[in-house]
Parts: sequence; C-alpha cells; structure tokens
Amino acid sequence: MIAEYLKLYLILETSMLKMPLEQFIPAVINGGVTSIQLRDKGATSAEMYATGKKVMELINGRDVLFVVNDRLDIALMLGAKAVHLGVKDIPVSNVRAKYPELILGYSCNDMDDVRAAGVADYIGSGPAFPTSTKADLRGLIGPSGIKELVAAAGKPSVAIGGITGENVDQLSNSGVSGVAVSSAICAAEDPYMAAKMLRDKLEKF
Ligand code: TZP
Ligand code: MG
Repeated sequence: MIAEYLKLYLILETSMLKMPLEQFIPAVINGGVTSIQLRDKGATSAEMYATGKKVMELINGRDVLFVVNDRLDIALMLGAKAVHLGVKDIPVSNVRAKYPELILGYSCNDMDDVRAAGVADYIGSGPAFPTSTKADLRGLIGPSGIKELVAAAGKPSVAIGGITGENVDQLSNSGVSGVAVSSAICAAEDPYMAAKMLRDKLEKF
C-alpha cells in the first residue's frame, strides 16, 4: 500500500548532509524513514544518476520506496518504481499512459493542482510551514490548507515544507498519510535520531 510508504518520506538533498551517503542512508532507514526521494536540486544529470544508483544500492533489501523527483528520464534509467512530478513536469496522464507500472506523485499547492494531479497515486501538499529549502516556494497554506487539499484529492498524501519534530504534531488531524521532510533530517548532526523522533510522533497520528 502506497500510504504506508508515505509515513516518513525523506527528500534527499545530498548537499546538506553532514556525513557520507554510505553512513546517512542506513542511519535514516534505521530511524524509520519509509521513502527516499532523490531531489538534489542543481545537480547535473550525471550527478543525479550516480547518486541515485548509490542510494538504490544502499536501500537494497530494505522496504523503502525510492522516488526520483521531476526527472522521468533518470527514474527510468535507474529502474526506480516511483517518480514525483509537478506543474512544470511531463503531465501525469501522459506518464501514466506510457509507463502504467510507475508510482506517480504530484505536488499540490491549490485546487487547480489537485485537479491536475488526476490519476497520480499520491499528492504532496504544502508548504505546511515556512522553509528555505525550496527556491521557488509557493504560498504558505499551512495545516488547514493542507487538510482542504487532501480532502478534495481523496488520495494518499504527504504534507511538505518546513516540517520538524517541533511542529509535526500540528498536522495530526490534517488527513495526511505522513510527512515529507528534507532539512530536518538531511542537515541533522544525528540523522538517525532526527528520523526516529519524527517517526515516533507520526505513529501517534
Ligand atoms: N516542496 C515544497 S516545500 C519543499 C519542497 C521540495 C522543501 C521541503 O524541505 P524542508 O527542508 O523539509 O522544508
Ligand atoms: Mg518538482
């Protein structure tokens, strides 16, 4: 079930890591991460492909969903099971028609996006809180805005944007299956503990 994989969805930005990927990935999986999305904004295709290969090898055998952000080409080259798309990417319906087996996510900030999500398997909804991780951040919608989009979408969903161990509880009645987190885990000195703290709180949702 896709909703199970959405519980603690890590958005990987390798530029934020305080340790080698080989140490980071096992630590966050042990801490309770259920999906790992390769984002690495600003990386070249070559870099993204190489990092994706490494992450898939490190995930090997663990029940964690690997997702590629934006880049259908890299997802296909890596044999990833999932790709996360947005308004600037190839439309969900076209990807679904050509690659029916791929798990598709779609980013939503308003009701137009919810409609555009169409046949996507899940949505990412936000921003929940202010964040500096995304350069072209759309308007803050907060936990209440997320609740409305999630109800309208009628799909499994993750809340996204500025989520930390301190504010995650504010999303507990928003209807999300889980949360997507980048800096609160990637930039942590102890990513195992950062993931574990979030996962423990999510278990009480
Ligand atoms: N999309 C909306 S907010 C965001 C993305 C990719 C950034 C999430 O990163 P952080 O560090 O968890 O706020
Ligand atoms: Mg995108």
